Amino acid sequence: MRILSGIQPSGRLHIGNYLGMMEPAIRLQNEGEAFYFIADYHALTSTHDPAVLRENVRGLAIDFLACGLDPEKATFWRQSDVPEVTELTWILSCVTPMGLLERCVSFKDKIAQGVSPSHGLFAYPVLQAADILIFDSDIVPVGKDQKQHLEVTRDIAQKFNDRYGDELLRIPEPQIREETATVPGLDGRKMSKSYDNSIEIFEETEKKLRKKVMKIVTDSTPVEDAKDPEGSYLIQLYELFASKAEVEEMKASYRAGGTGYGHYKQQLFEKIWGAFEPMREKREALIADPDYVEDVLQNGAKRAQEKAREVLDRVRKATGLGR
Ligand code: AQP
Repeated sequence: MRILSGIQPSGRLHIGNYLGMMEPAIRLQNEGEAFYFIADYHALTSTHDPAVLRENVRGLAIDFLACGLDPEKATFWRQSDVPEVTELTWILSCVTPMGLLERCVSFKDKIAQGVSPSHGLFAYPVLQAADILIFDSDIVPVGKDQKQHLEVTRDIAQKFNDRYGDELLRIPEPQIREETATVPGLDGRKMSKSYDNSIEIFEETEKKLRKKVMKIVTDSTPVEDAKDPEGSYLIQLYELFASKAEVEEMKASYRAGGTGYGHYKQQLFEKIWGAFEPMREKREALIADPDYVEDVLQNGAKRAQEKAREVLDRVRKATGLGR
């Protein structure tokens, strides 16, 4: 079983990225042939400063390794070190109907946010399809926001196979965990860098993290009154880190009244800080050893490139490209 997933180096990692993609990816590295990459070609759609892009790639590599990605088990590389994927993107573009891309919600969402769209932003589901299909991937662990893009990938693979030959491209399956499908942000919408509602996994100090958690939007029920646990983002976030019994205790305390939201936020803060505490030390060691991190990415790129060439050669032959 080949597992593939990618993540954009577009800023600091948040709890949504971690629970939606990184944590499942790290777990799955023990269950199959894992391929994980830093999607720097994708980040070009939004990051236009070369120094920032480089720094984000470096930071993401460090954070993923600190969280438990094991380069002995998983192949881990920088997307642009395997440029074969851009050739496959072009080939797939030629079987991709415009309508398929026009229907993509995440593109429409970016437009609604006022982003002036480039062709890259519009076409990025095709690059994503190439990322997945070039490794004959079976399973793609992602958050729910990527579900539609995975369907696009499957459609593109099917169209390619219909045109050039059955089973030329392997049709992948998304793997979306119910509990962490959409991690809510401070305001209850999907946690997302572009909504400015994120809680970062490696906030620099406890004070900064506490300040962030205190910003979670709650209603204005007075301290002494009973509170409704249903639909509380605070509880939804607490559920991701606390045991069942602890969640039940918080819910009961909500219903009983007499406790302010600040108290519950403090409990949540402690859980989040504690969850990432063991990774901080490893992260510091990785920050101090940039050569090791670069070696991991280079070695990963070599392995990834070998696999990518196999599929690309098959595709080139089938389409009539080359000799
Ligand atoms: N809130 C979330 N809940 C669950 N999963 C999430 N993911 C992102 N946000 C959530 C998952 O993280 C993986 C990496 O996604 P990405 O590289 O596309 O990161 P992103 O989309 O850049 O994260 P943002 O913050 O949502 O960025 P913007 O605002 O730029 O779109 C994916 O598997 C994704 O599902």
